[in-house]
Amino acid sequence: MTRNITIGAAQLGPIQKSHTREQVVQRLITLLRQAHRSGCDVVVFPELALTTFFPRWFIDDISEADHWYETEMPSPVTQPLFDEAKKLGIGFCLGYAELTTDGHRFNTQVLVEKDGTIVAKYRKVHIPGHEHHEPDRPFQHAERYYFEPSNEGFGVWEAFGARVGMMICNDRRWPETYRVMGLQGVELILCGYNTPIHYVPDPSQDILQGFHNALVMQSGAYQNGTWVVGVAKGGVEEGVDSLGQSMIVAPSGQIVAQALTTDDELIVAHCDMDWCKRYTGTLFDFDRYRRPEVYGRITEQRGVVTE
Ligand code: CDT
Repeated sequence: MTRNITIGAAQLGPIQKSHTREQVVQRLITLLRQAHRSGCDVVVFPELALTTFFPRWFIDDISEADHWYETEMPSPVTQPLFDEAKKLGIGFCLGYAELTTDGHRFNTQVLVEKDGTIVAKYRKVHIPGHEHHEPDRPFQHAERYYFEPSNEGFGVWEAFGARVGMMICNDRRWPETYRVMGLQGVELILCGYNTPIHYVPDPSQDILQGFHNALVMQSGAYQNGTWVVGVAKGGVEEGVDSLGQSMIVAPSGQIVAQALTTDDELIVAHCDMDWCKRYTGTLFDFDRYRRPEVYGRITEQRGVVTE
């Protein structure tokens, strides 16, 4: 008896500043319908999937950026996506900028079940980039100005007959992200990302962006015996070239589907959740083999201590 979930990774090409939310939602619906025709149970959209990646610009008065954020989900403009998904009986995961009623700003993803109900909300934990304007950069990566880090951590929820977790972009580079979910029996991790090819602090990493993207998701999947779905917003957006290479990774660490373009593109894989047990029940039987008594530094310490 297998527990198969057919998963669609709906990569997006660029969203320019001039593109309206309505236009973007139509692109999401087109991908959703394509996923439905391919038999998908769930479709994963990228990080900040409703707008351009606005942290590439700095503005002194943050309230002038309010228009990039969603104050409700669903909202009048995203309701057609929720309605179409419910009509088709397909779930989805959507990333967006969230502005709460009490003024907090998060980089957020929601998980929506086939009946249209929001199962879970995840807010990004690891916020990369910088807090202040850095005028010498060719473009900003001011996520630390536009978003506060969530203290809610990494939850795992029952959805689509599996144990599902979420992470957002930079979270995928940190092994703790996967392990905290692994310790809750995660079987499927959904992740949206926007990764500029040019890494300003160290351009020697530019050529390695695709390698590092695969490296972290394949390792995280294997070491925790879980499926990982990574979905890009790629291509040249407002002059900044971003990585595509969306992928679906099996608990073995193998890539079972990968995007070939940097544009709107759906990739699909039939994912057997019981494949996870081959790893979590053997080599990575946490209960049998982990040694938390010698891992204290992981939670007690943030930076490197040498003495
Ligand atoms: N969106 C996001 O988290 N992007 C980062 C870019 C590198 S840090 C400037 C990432 O980890 O892919």
